[in-house]
Amino acid sequence: MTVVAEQAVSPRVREFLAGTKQLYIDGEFVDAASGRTFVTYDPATGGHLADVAHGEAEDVDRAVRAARRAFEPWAAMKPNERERLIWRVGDLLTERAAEFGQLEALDNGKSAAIASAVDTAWAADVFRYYAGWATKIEGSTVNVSMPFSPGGEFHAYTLREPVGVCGLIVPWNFPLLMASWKLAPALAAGNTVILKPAEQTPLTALMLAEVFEEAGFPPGVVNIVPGFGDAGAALSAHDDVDKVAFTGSTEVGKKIVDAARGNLKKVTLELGGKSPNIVFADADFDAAVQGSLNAWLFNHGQCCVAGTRLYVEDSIFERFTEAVAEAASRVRIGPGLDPTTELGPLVSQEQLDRVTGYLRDGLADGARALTGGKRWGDAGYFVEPTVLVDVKPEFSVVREEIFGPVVAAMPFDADEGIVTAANDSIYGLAAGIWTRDISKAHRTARRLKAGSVWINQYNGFDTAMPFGGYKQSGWGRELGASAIDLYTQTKAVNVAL
Ligand code: TXE
Repeated sequence: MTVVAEQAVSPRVREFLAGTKQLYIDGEFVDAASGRTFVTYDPATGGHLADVAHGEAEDVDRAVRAARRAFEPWAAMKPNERERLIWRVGDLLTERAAEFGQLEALDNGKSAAIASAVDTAWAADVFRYYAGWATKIEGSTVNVSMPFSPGGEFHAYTLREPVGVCGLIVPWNFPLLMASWKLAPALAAGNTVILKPAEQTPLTALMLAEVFEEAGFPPGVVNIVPGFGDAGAALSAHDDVDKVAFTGSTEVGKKIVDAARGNLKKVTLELGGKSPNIVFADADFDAAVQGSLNAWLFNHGQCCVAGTRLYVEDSIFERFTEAVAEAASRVRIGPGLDPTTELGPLVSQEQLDRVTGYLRDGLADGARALTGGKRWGDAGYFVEPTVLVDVKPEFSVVREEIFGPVVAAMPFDADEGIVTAANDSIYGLAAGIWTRDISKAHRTARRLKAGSVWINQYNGFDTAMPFGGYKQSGWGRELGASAIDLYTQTKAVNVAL
């Protein structure tokens, strides 16, 4: 930990970090079957942060068996009792928001203030929102004609039932929040779960296990098994897992689909993106500059929705990109626990190598950095906020997800239209539109192939709004009522009266 970090950490977080963090299976904190541990690092320094039990296939199997045993009683529990337990998780997260924020900042690198006020506060909101859903999941009565059945009357209705045992595999960019997006609707609908956090950021998930304990969840309903890709693969392939929900890279998403073939478990995927952010010349200039900065820089660019293809109408291109570059060059870089930090480190050495590799390739291809362009400092995994211009559609910095603080800006001619270029991607997660012309905004929104479209804002999320991707950005929609669909299945019941 840095000096700043040590001063800023609460005693409870310090205590949490001491000693090996164990797996959480069947209501108990246990060592990995192999006895092995792995290290999680502080990305602001590259130093050792904590030792974590190394979950592998055998541990996944233990957790699946616990979740299977817990399933029927949990699914049969009165919905208002499930509601109370899940709501309690939201309240405990709110009470402990500062601690969760600090721990997330240490493990992931993001600002502790944001991790507390956004990641943790939103996770609490997600638990409360889905607590409410537990009592509102409804089937329907169906007005059947039964043309092929002889005479009589019929009563036909549908039941919405949980899917069963669910494997939840989450990434490191919003560790607690992504876990909450999956845990809360899965539990509200009556499923039991095995959560596998990312190897880079297992700590807030394990602190969340304490919260589930304190809230009074029955053993086995929630199991948390930190580990690497092999643990995720074991969960995806396990024959007694009914569903797997994954957020991560498109490459691993495809592997999960393959692994799920054995028992044809249900799969939902929230994958990568390379989202277009379109600025028309008639936009509110200052709002669009600030919004466009937020679009690619929030969470250090480690956002699946990051607006990293910035299309600006040619008449304002130069002035606009210079204003964005100027604002980016003023962003304060530092460790997440420093309250003045606006841009923290990337999560790992691997991500630092990846992002600086893209920068090298882009510059070698002929791109020009209006600001940034390289690593920042020589300790920790920091990268300068970078605005690239003179890019061509075929450059890797335009086509591929970089997942760092890097944007590629391109001019467009309004007469030729922008939709074709904006849709020219294997991804379709999000898009932004900036204009004062309401008709143009809605017309463009309809034509964009993206799961979320933001008009005159970017990163505008709400727990009630569905979220997910077109094309290779994923399968299914998380959040809102849609997530309840993902974690339930429909049974049709037909009675001859
Ligand atoms: O992701 P992985 P990585 C993108 C982003 C980033 C790139 C690589 O572009 O640069 O992916 O990041 C688990 N079966 N996103 O390598 O590997 C893994 O342990 C089952 C976008 O960290 O996809 C972790 O828990 N699970 C993304 C989770 O998958 C496996 C967020 C994500 O890791 C597995 C993160 C396997 N075979 C990265 N292999 C977003 N959509 O927001 C790994 N895992």
